[in-house]
Amino acid sequence: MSKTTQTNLITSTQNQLNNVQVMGILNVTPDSFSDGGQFTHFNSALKQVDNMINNGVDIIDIGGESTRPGAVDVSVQDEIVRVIPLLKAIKSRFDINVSIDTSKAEVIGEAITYGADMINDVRALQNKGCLEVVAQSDIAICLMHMQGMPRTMQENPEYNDIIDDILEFFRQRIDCCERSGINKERLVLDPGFGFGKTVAHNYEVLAKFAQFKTLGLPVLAGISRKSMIGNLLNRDVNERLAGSLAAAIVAVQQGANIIRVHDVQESVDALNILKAIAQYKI
Ligand code: 7PM
Repeated sequence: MSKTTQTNLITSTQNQLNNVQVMGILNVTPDSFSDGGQFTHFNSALKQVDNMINNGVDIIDIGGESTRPGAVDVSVQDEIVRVIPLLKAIKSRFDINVSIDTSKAEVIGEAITYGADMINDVRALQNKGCLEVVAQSDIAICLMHMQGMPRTMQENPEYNDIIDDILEFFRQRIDCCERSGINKERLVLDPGFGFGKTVAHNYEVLAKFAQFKTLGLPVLAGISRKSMIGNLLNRDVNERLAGSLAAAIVAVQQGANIIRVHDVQESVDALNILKAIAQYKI
């Protein structure tokens, strides 16, 4: 290998690593904004954001609970009340990117109005009106793969070739976005760990994660504390940090551009170890 080729490879490895972004999951308690605990929960959310920023987070992901596996549907109004005041408060107090986890066109519209930087849609803009409202903005979009629907998707997930299926889904959603006037440059892809996938499926997706890079778009990995970690290790949700870090690092080594995590400080530490190693790689 020539010296210049080698240098370019080193640079590109470092750039990929140095540009990895940490998306911190903001826990928003389901009923926290409709009861007497509103003020307390609101302030604890802002405190969490402050902590995550101090620990080096790049994007804060606010979820309205409706996208969680097994979750029941939440009304548009409930989701807006839960998420938008928090978005406004974060944007007025901190200089940080905010992602809104939603599948509803009305919520997406409000999120855009109040300065969200990304829409994280586990339904990949397949719900009514989503493509249209996104097309009228320039916000970034995370398109996630899911087989089935949250309430039932873990009952009996089946694939012919899981990687091919996910890649084909991505191609179709990218195509739909482009035909709706949403530039490809705005998209991030996410294979959706745990969304209509067995533990074995999830590990195959992680082992072959680099395949998703072939579409030329940034890729997000959301593995933190999931049952693919808990079931394999037989660990409760609060004992999954080591497993989550190991999995996140494997995703980053295969080109993940964003890791979606609960534990920001520990994930930033793990990334910094990778960066220290990367400068000596050829
Ligand atoms: C219970 C089980 C609660 C699972 C919450 C979850 C992803 C996501 C979620 C992901 C993107 C969680 C999940 N997972 N959005 N939202 N990618 N883009 O662990 O993997 O937070 S919900």
